[in-house]
Amino acid sequence: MSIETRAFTPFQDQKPGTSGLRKRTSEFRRPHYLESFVQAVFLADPPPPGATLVVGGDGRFFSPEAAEITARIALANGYARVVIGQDALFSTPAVSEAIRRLGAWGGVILSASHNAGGPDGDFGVKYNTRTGGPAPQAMGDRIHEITQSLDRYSLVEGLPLDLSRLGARALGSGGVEIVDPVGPYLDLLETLFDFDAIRGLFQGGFRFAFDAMNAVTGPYAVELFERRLGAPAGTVLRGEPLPDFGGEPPDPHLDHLHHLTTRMWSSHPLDLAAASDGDGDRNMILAPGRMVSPGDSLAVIAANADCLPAFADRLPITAARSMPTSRALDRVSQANGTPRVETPTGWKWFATLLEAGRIQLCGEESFGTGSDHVREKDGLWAVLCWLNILAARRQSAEALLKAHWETFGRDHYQRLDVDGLDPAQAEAMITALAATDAETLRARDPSVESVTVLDYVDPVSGDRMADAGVRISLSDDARITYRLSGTGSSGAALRVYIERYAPPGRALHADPVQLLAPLAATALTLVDLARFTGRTGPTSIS
Ligand code: VG1
Ligand code: CO
Repeated sequence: MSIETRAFTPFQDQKPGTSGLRKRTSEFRRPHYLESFVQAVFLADPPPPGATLVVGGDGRFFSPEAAEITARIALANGYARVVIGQDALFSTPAVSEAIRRLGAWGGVILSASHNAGGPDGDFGVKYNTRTGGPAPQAMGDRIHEITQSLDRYSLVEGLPLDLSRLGARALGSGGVEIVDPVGPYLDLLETLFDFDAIRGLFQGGFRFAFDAMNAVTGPYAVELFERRLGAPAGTVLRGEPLPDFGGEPPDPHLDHLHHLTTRMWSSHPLDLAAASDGDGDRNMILAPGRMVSPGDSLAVIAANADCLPAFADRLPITAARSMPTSRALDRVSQANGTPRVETPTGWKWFATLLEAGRIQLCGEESFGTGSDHVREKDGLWAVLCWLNILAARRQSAEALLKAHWETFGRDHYQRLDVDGLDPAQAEAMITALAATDAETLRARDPSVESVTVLDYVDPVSGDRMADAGVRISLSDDARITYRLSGTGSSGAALRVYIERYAPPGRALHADPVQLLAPLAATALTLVDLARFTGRTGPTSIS
């Protein structure tokens, strides 16, 4: 078996964003494109002798081919062993778990998360380091720098791999092992929760559904809920991973969850429902009649950490949230006497804090929640938190939420996305906002109190994010945060996060629509959306 080196003209556009490199599938399938990025990853983080790499993804179109290419390049670049999830499947949190359990040097996750899949959809590659967390900012920059002049890659040749057959085989001077991506990860989850209590919940007739959206969590969820926890067959909807996710983006957004909303918005709703995204790191929680906002979900988990065996013997835990995530968590932290920890968007910023033991729980407004059991956000873990808390408190989801708001008040929250913008216009708009002072903004809206450009330096790694967003504080405890998305595959997207606090007493009676509608209009006026982009409103609201 020999190593072959192939030459090509360097690519200039392989800059990782919030979460790896994400492009149209057709871009990734161009000759040498995927290969260039993967080769650059191994040059940026060269493996020591004997190193293991973990490979897998959300099962989208082009994943099996990409897994095989990645393995062949890894083995030609010093890796001794490549561990691939069966059928190239591996959820993002399960890759993180596998890296840590196997003492691997790194992991390559083939996913564009919640973006649509298929030949006309998106593809993506994320690199995780030996902590199990996403590559830090500085390594992403280094990978990009390498790709700009990289003009060759090496790979081992040999017979095609059969990714469906479990077991090891030699390849080049090393080996490839096809493993079960599900079992060991679920074994870890089993140590973190009171499975007996959750089993008891289901035995008592608790009605629950989980929508896997034809993405990677299907096999995990069937084994977890229907086998290990004894929920009835059929609890998991759309449980089979499909290369195009059945034609819908695997995005836990209400627009794509009609299988759940028809059950939850009905006159006889289920007790709880949940969904995950393409690669299994996001979660959506639905209580009867309402979606639980991710900021509230994080705060509820933090406030009920005593119910969760993983946290119960190390209280109080410290929890972190990303900058645009609602301040609901801060109110719990304050009550617990724990520090307020705020990071830029993207899990890599939590990963260093988790690794250093500075935080134990964290979450983002984009439906991501996780803890120090791995170094990624974890959709199924978050769902188990809710099931475990409801079982321990013997309360309905609705009662739990209401009691939370009565204690801490409620942070009404919305995210407005303006997609498909011209990147230069979007950049000009956010740069202009960052340069505007509060007084000028007050001429546009008198309720403006202050404006801040969010700048972050990681206290562990020293990595810096100088443009994490722009924040405007307004009277009546309202706040707006603006930033540009870093996960799109074309064009630019403006994210506008709006929130307004209703204190206990008023929390349950305020009308969310009435509270947030004027703030949404103010937010778009302050950023001067129409003048910069010609747009008058958001593309979507979540
Ligand atoms: C989005 C979310 C961010 C999340 C990232 C990756 O990034 O806002 O919170 O960490 O996606 O999640 P952006 O830059 O587009 O706002 V995933 O589940 O797509 O890996
Ligand atoms: Co994801």
